[in-house]
Amino acid sequence: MINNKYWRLIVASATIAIAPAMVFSTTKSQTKQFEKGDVDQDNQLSKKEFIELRINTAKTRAEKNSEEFDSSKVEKKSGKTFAKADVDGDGQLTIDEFLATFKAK
Ligand SMILES: [Ca+2]
Ligand SMILES: [Ca+2]
Repeated sequence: MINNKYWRLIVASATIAIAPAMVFSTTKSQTKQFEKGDVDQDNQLSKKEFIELRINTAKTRAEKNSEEFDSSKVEKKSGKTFAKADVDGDGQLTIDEFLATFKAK
């Protein structure tokens, strides 16, 4: 018979082992999003590409949850996010600038 203390130890070490993998897969799916949004494949997201990507993502999510979807609202918000994310102000988001938008709130 395995006692409770032993089990707790297994669960704790499993959590520690899984946590970095979860972080990794999130970054991976965000990288995929970036690649999907980069229509002209210059490895940067223009404002238009970024907003379209955000609208598509929000639309898919809204449809899945049968929520109402307001593209002009998403567009306005994404424009602000883009301006904040474009740290060097060249009007394009690199992958690093894009990934940072998920961290900063
Ligand atoms: Ca692009
Ligand atoms: Ca930039």
